Amino acid sequence: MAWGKRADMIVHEADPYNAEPPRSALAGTQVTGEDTFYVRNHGPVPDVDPARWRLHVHGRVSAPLELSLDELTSRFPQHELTATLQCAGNRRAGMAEVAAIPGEAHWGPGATSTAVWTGVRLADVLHAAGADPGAGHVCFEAPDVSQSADPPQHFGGSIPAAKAYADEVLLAWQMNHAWLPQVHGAPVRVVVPGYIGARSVKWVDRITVADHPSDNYFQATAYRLLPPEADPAVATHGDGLSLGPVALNSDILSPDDGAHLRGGHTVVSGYAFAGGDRTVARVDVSLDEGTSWHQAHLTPAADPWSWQHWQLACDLPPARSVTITARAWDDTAAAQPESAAQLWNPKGYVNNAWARVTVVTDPV
Ligand SMILES: Nc1nc2c(c(=O)[nH]1)N[C@H]1C(S)=C(S)[C@@H](COP(=O)(O)O)O[C@H]1N2
Ligand SMILES: [Mo]
Repeated sequence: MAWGKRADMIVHEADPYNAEPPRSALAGTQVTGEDTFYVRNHGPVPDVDPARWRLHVHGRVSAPLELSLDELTSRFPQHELTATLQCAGNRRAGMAEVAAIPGEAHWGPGATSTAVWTGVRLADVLHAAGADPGAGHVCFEAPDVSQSADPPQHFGGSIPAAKAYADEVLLAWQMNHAWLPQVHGAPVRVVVPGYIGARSVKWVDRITVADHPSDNYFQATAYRLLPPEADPAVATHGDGLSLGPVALNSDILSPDDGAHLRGGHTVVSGYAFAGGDRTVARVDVSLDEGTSWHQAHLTPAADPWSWQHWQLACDLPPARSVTITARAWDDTAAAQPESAAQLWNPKGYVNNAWARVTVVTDPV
């Protein structure tokens, strides 16, 4: 199987490899296995020799660094956390049902996964480099070259300094207590919990402390939320809203959309995730398209930066097509919006509309 992934991955593109697990593969597991974790690549996967890899830290620093893997892993204290990554294109398929989204893959609800990450704090490396605390942004760059960028260029991005110095932001070389797989960024990737996946730059080899956000295509032009009437073909640097913290979202993982069920007693389950420093407060499930709601049981989060799974036992009526709807609320009492139609944007980012699956139940 490609890149050690399970046989039932939904492959959106073989090369560069882009794939998500089916709903059922994410159901019920807090930590996603390496063979199941989604993969999002904008260019060919680089094969970086860990012995020759160096991390350059420069820009607004008083002591630029060039760290080998040995130095990075031995010079700084190690930290471990469980964090969910979520692509800004997660659930784009639901938005593409509203109106076409040319040139972007129709990701389902599986462009999100959770792993245990081990590494060092970005903040510790920035301090060692004597980073100017007044510089507002920390930029990352990787060796992979994306032909889908305009012009083609290395993948990169940035985060505001306030996030870069936060305890949870890691330079990680382990995923689920094993060496980071090549396709997930070996030898070292950035992990920015609570931010869109694009900021967790894989194969990172360059960190620049700067006054401004990165001018890399994937920060300045892509991963920005354009208004519905905008033409992405002419969008340029700085158009639209820059995406950082992940919006509150949830989806149903079981039963599967289109499933044929016996009916009667059924357990509905799924995930919910609130990015930034918000947490999921409640998940509601409806069997009548939002007229009435039942509160699901929320499994406590393994870690503040991890998604939460939820379950609801319910009775499905026989011999019917039943739409199951779910919506999450966060601790600011914000809820997911009702429909993707209200959210549609030309690149199909941040579909966090109510989750819906339709199942058919057998006659009694
Ligand atoms: N160097 C590099 N880093 C990258 C990307 C990439 O194409 N190149 N894709 C980003 C995007 S858009 C996402 S959603 C996450 C996905 O991480 P994963 O492939 O480990 O799941 O990686 C991010 N880091
Ligand atoms: Mo992404």
